[in-house]
This record gives sequence, structure tokens and C-alpha cells, in this order.
Amino acid sequence: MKKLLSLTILILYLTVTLPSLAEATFEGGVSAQGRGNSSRIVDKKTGAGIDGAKVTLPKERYSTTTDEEGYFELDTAINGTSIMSVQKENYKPFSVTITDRTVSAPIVIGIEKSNGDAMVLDNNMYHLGDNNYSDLSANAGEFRMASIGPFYTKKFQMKNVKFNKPIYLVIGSIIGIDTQMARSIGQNQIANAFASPPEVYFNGNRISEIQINGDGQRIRIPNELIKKNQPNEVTIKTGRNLMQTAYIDYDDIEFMNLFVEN
Ligand SMILES: [Ca+2]
Ligand SMILES: [Ca+2]
Repeated sequence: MKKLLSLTILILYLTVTLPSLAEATFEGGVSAQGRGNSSRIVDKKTGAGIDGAKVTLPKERYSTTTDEEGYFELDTAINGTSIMSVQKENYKPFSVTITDRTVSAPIVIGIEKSNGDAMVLDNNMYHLGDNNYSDLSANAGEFRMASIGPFYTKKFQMKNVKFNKPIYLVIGSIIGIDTQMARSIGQNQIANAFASPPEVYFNGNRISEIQINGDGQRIRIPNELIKKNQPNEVTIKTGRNLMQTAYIDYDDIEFMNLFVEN
């Protein structure tokens, strides 16, 4: 109660950009209204609380739902870095990388109406790799899901694509990447090894590699690769530990919320 006035609320927006959470958050200076310890999901445009939004921490196997005014409480411990997702009908899929520090004070998250321009491909969380990783690697210790192997692939139809507007594949959140670049910005503690970056393929063509961990990574899909009214295929391959030559050691990573934005 006495802390009400001094509470600082971190506002995390959907337009989270690269490369780190520190840059994705800012202090809004908004005073808490009504409920000191509850976080809140609001409409990014109107600021109105959103009821019935599902807030999930897949690795903690935790999920809760906002009340009629958009408030919720995270009743679970967060170990290191974790991905939190918010799902609500007619809103764009949202996910953000958090730590226990991020949520030590109430947070307000603004989510955005989808307006039909976001096509959700997959809102599950996946672990790529071989379940063999150093304790020092990025986000080790927080992996709880078993690997589905070194790559993920998904087929989907693309209807009503507007070719006069850019088309993006968006990866909501990705953690555990141990590239040289990820290491150089402090995303892991490994001194002597690094991995090649995960690669993203669209209909068999390599369209991007992912060098660092973060939220809302947007990858442009070249128009000429898109098949109208036929199945399209997206594939994400994890990298390999480049210092391990005795056997193949895939980089263990996790990602969630894949969608196409047009
Ligand atoms: Ca591995
Ligand atoms: Ca890793």
C-alpha cells in the first residue's frame, strides 16, 4: 500500500524491437490505479483493460486469465529468462521475454487489434536442438521442453495477400541462441564456443538467419517466393556449435508465436 505512489510501471509494447529486453521496455511513470500488485493487459490504442486475455508462461507451465478490467497476477516463480505470451481473440499474438526482475513490480502490456493483417501460423512454444547444452549457454536451466529435433517446419495457405505491401514472417520470441553475436552482447556466458545462427527458409529458400535472442523479429518474405492458393512452407533450422567437431552439437533454442504480417 505505502508503495503505491512509488510504483513504476514498465510498459511493454507489441512493437518490441531488437535486440534486448532492456531496450524494449521503458518506464512509463504511470501511477498504479486501484490495484497495487496486479499487472494489467490493455488495448494498446485505447488503453482500456482487456478481460479474458490468456497470459501464459509455457516453461513454467503456468497460465492465468485477466479479470473484467484486464488485471491479472503472476502466481509463479520465474527462473531466469522466460517467454510470456498473451492471447486474446481479434488481437495480434503477443509474447515478450521476461525475467523475475521484469515482473517484480506490476507491468502493463498493451496489445494490438489484429485488423486481419496478422495471420497466426503457430502459437505454441518449441524447443529445437538435441537437449545437450552447456549450463553456461543462453537461457540454459530454463529449458523444460524436450527438443523436437534440429528443425521446425510448417505448411500453410496464404490467402488475401496484398503484394503491394511488405509481407513479413514474425517470430514473436526466441531464446537460447548462442551465436558469436549473442555472446558479444552478453546473452550467454560461454567463453570458448559459439554456434552458427539459426536459419529461416521459406518454400526452400533461405530468407534469413537469426543472430540474437529477442522479441518481435520481423523477416521480410520476398514476394516472388509466395505461392498463392497453394501450401507455403516455413522452416526454422537451429545452428550448430562450431567448436565441436567430434560430433554434431545443435544449438538448443526455444521460440514461440510465429505469424505473417502484411
Ligand atoms: Ca546442443
Ligand atoms: Ca543454446
